[in-house]
Amino acid sequence: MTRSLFDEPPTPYDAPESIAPGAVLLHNYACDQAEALIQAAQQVIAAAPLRHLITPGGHTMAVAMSNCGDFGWVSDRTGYRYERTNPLSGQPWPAMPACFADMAARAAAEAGFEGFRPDACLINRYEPGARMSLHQDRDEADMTAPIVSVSLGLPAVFLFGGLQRSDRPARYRLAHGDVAVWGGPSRLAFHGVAPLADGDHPQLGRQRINLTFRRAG
Ligand code: MD3
Ligand code: FE
Repeated sequence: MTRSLFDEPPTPYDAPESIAPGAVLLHNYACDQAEALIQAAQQVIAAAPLRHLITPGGHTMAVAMSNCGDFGWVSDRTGYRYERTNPLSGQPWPAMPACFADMAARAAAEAGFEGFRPDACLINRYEPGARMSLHQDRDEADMTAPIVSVSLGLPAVFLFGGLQRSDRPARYRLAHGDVAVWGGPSRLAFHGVAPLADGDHPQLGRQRINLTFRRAG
């Protein structure tokens, strides 16, 4: 197809930035789809409202969460796990929007993980001050599959450590439209998010939304 002078040029995205074996940042990769992703996320949240889960230790998480897809990640006093239904409603989680699954599969392939078909998407909502402490993602059944994350709204400082909790984490800025893929030797790296700085994002206002796509079942 030929593009005329009057068509919108596609937003260019930067070359993949490799930060560790199996870990790739695709800055601006989702900028073109951000509006569609936000709309789809809002529909999921309307059907399965965001809420602050309780950790097994009895603390309330600073980040509010929801899920879509065949499985959703949940936490309560008994532990962390994936569930087919929303504990709040007893209903299955909303289906994963096609634009979510497409974005995750294309980004994974771009990072060298062909054939990624996520069956779970965790939606994280950060308000100013909210953080996520260093942890590993180890509740998924398939550790050979990567995790793909899409950042929307206010920028965050992402902390990327090593395979030991005591490894001092490196810091990366994740902005609106940035996508990251974590697999292979980085799949079990410790990671977290520094307290969100206040700001006002043109599309999302005073919040950051992060979508993480997983192969959980
Ligand atoms: C590195 N979320 O939901 S996404 C999480 O920004 C989570 O909301 C953060 O950590 C957020 O579990 C970070 C980026 C991410 C996700 C999974 C990883 C980085 C990862 C798994 C291994 C290593
Ligand atoms: Fe995580």
